[in-house]
Amino acid sequence: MTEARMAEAATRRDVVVVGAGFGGMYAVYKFREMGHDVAGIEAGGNVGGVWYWNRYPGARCDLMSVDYSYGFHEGIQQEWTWSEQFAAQPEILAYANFVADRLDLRKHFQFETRVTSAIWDEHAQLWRVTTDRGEVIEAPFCIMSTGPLSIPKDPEIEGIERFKGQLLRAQKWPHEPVDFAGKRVGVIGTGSSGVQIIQTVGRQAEALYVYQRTPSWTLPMRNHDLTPDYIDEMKRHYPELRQAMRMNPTGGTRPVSTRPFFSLPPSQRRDVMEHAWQDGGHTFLACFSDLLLNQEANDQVADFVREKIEGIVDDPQTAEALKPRGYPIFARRPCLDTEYYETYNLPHVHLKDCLKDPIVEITEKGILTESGEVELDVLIFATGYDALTGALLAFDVRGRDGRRLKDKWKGGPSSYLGMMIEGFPNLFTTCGPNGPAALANIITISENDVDWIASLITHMKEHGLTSAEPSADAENSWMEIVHALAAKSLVRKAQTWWVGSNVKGKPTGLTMFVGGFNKYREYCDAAAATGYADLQFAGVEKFDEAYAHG
Ligand code: N01
Repeated sequence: MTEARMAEAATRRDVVVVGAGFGGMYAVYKFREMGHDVAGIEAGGNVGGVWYWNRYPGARCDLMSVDYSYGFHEGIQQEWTWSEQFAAQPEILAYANFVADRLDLRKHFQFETRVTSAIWDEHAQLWRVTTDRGEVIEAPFCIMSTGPLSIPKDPEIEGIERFKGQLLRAQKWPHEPVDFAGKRVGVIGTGSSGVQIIQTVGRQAEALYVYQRTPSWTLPMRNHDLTPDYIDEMKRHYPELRQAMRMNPTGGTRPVSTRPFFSLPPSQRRDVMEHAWQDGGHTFLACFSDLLLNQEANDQVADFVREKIEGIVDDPQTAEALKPRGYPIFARRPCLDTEYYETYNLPHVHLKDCLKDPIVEITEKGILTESGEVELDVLIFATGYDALTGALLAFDVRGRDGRRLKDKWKGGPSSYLGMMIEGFPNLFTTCGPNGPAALANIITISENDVDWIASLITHMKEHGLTSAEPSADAENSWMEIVHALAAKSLVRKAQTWWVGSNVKGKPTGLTMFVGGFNKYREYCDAAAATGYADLQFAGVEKFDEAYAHG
């Protein structure tokens, strides 16, 4: 279709929001409440984002429920009651649906629809978004709430299509229950998804074979039901809790220590670690200030956790294979588990160490490693995502002068505050690849980002401005901050999705903001306080024409 024909056939809106996860849901609500005509587009059949797709057995959030929930709406906070300290996927999905009902959000979304392109029209000062249903939506503003973890990645192993048993993917789990009783099950992948699947399916299957390449660090979750007293207390103090979350490096309520590891004598350090281990959750991450900055401190904490693994796993060879080595603890996303290591004490659970005995191929019957074939009825991939940039590069995004995002980001993502991209006016990302996306609470970040974008759009409206984009200097300055912090962090030392090394051919490097959510928010606030001095604006005279609905 020519541009003129597309324009003729297009539906006109004020804002397009791509994604109905927690970022997209809040964006739709916020812009609607501001009086804008909003179109939401979502590939899944309903709201919930990653929680809509990830229905695998044992799926659970490893952030506390009090943290992993919206703070922008007092009614929702008071009406919704969490049942557990760490909520399971069905409860989180129920929460997303509750919010969608309570705020009447679903009517703004078109589900089971994928965006195929988003193209900026400089003359008309708007985005033209096309979908796989053949529609074209035009809007001055386009918000990509596509999520850092939404493009599943299969393992790069020969023969996947040959397997005749049941093949399941953690990231696209079937909606109907899967019965593992009497089945021989194989799992490839031991990241957060794999750990949760293994500890759950290991207790249901006749035999479980875990194909582990890189062992993960995993800590006890020690989940429990929330008591009525705790819930009352939480509901009474939500305003203070939300304020504390905004001031916290993780965007959560758990305080983070300012005490460096070596500021304590050895016996006290051990006591602190033991207490953190017994307390469970992410206490460990918060009990010293320099675990991701000081290699020596990191090594000592890693030794402590390796000792714990040895103490739990009966078979010394299996225990040895489960101990992560060669990369800093917490430089790969730490997992929280419930008797994960204990699972390997079950006689029918077998650890296959792919570092010593690599997978050769997937066969019709199962998995062939160098030492032989294991026959399987079910094979599960828990092999992660093309994270951070995958969803944004999955369709054609073209900015000013037809510049493609794929080309701009061929050496890795760069943006301003992880929210705006030079050369791509009025395009916004929430939880973008140069913000604190994977390192802090994604709901806290989403609220921050949507609020920031909303304030900017209000500013533009008040000043009759049709488009905004960061200057090249502003984007470069932000990326210098990101890179300088990354250079000091031990996170860059592990091969993970955090640095892009899990996807063949993807540019690698730590491009996330590792300075903590609180610092990130301060940068965002400071940028707004200057009257958006880092941005270049366009338009005035054609404002009413370009931005007709708001
Ligand atoms: O993915 P991952 P995930 N042969 O990339 C292995 C969030 N999350 O879905 O490291 C053998 O971490 C790969 O091995 P290696 C959370 O942020 C949160 O588990 O490449 N193995 C690795 O072990 C998390 O970080 C929650 O050597 C192969 C695994 O697959 C993020 O999602 C729950 C392989 C992938 O691990 C992603 O976690 C779940 C091969 N050919 C997820 N290819 C909670 O809140 C890949 N692997 C609790």
